Amino acid sequence: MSLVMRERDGAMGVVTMNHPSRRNALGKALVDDILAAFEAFRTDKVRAVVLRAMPDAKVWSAGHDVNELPQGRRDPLGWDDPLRTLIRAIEDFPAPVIAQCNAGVWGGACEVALACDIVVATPRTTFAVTPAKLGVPYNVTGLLTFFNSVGLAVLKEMVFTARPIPADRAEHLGIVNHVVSEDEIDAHVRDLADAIADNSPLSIGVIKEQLRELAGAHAITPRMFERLQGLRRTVYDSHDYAEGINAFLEKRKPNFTGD
Ligand code: LCV
Repeated sequence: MSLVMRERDGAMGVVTMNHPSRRNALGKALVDDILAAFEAFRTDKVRAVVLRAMPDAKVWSAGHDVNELPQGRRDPLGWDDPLRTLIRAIEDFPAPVIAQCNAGVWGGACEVALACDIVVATPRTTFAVTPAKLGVPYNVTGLLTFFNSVGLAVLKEMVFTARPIPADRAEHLGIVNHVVSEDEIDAHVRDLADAIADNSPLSIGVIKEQLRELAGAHAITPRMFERLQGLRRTVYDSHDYAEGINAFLEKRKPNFTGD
């Protein structure tokens, strides 16, 4: 049984995450179903994609499925990780992807929402960046996703505290395009999609790709890259990393020692 619902609504393709028992945690099964919807929408040449949760969802997405994170001594967010694959699929999709958020957006799901081209949220939506809460060394392109959407001071606060920020603050900071009430958000997103559909899909697709290339263009030397990867390895080889994962799985507060 699919973990998403897929529908066409005029020129837009809508994919709705529907795995409530896992709070839409982005495990391989859910991500594969989202990717299948994206492929179908690419074939149909939709003019916009909407990624959302069910209207009554308690959580938009709980982020990476912690059960699928390695216990240590292996990069937890490698190239082929489902979350990384989903982020690239959003960035590479030839039409705009709109994140329609209506509840808590956690960790890697926060990166998914910010990797989307437009973010529309309801007032009860919150955004949390959680690597430090779990003891995870986030990956370089993932940090760049946040860095391109969130000012550095706010990003540091979100990472270091791991506390969720509310939709209205996210809108004020320019992280979210619009905050709209629950009963108006569907029509608001459809109106955005219709406006996009009226314009040239070739021009939009090329400008989206140009902006992606420009946003990702950072002079990083091989020496710098290896240093960054080495720093991350000291974290995912650490006691604290294993403690963060195990504490989550054992439903207890982690005891980080800095080792
Ligand atoms: C697997 C889960 C999850 C989950 N994975 O419901 O950004 S990084 O670096 O941190 C990256 C590695 C990442 O994205 O890590 C994940 C970051 N996510 C979080 O820190 C959010 C963790 N989840 C929660 O804080 C709560 O589940 C929220 C507040 C989202 C929802 O709370 P609520 O009380 O509504 P439960 O906690 O009872 O969760 C319901 C079921 O979903 C599982 C959770 O283990 C529980 O499973 P059981 O019913 O088997 O006990 N679940 C929730 N999040 N990320 N599984």
